[in-house]
Amino acid sequence: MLDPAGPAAQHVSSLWWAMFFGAAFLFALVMVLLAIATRRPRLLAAWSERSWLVAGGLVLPALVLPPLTVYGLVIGERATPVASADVLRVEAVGRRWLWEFAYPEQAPEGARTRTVLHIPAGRPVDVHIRSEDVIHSFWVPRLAGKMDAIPGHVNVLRIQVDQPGVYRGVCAEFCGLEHATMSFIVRAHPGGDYANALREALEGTTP
Ligand SMILES: [Cu+2]
Repeated sequence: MLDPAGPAAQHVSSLWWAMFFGAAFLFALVMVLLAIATRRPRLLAAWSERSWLVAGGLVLPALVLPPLTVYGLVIGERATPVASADVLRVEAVGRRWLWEFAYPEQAPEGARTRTVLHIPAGRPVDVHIRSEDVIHSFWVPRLAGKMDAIPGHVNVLRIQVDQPGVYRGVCAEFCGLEHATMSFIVRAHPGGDYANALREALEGTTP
């Protein structure tokens, strides 16, 4: 998650670091106050109880929380898939306990790959996620945030990979005894090789 491999994951990572430094700053501030309180209590007594409550309980949160909230909202908005002509559509179906992937734009109905999702590098991909039984969650930490796989409902997650390679994914919602083994792989092929690679992967899977 902290080693992002695409634009969506980059946003998540930036938000994580912003939250981390925000929290680290507050933690350091509280520790400094604690140290002063134990060593030089008179320094702090100069402020009335009321001033401490107003400064620490109102002013400080008002300075810290709104910027983090706004930043989180902006990042969330950017992670939302917007219509674009270049987007490739794939389908991810979760069920206890494996992921299957279909390619409605590239392959005939029913052709699916198991536990390996093939995508082209350098191109946005909308993953249409659903479940055939309980709630699962589709998560490729280096590519994007998590998205729930819900029975009877399709959620769409935009992913994009900058470089060809192999990216590990997991089910991020406890879904039963073998939840921990419900992992998968995203294989990103160079754009020009994608059609061939997918055809090879699908060979023999068409019913
Ligand atoms: Cu699951």
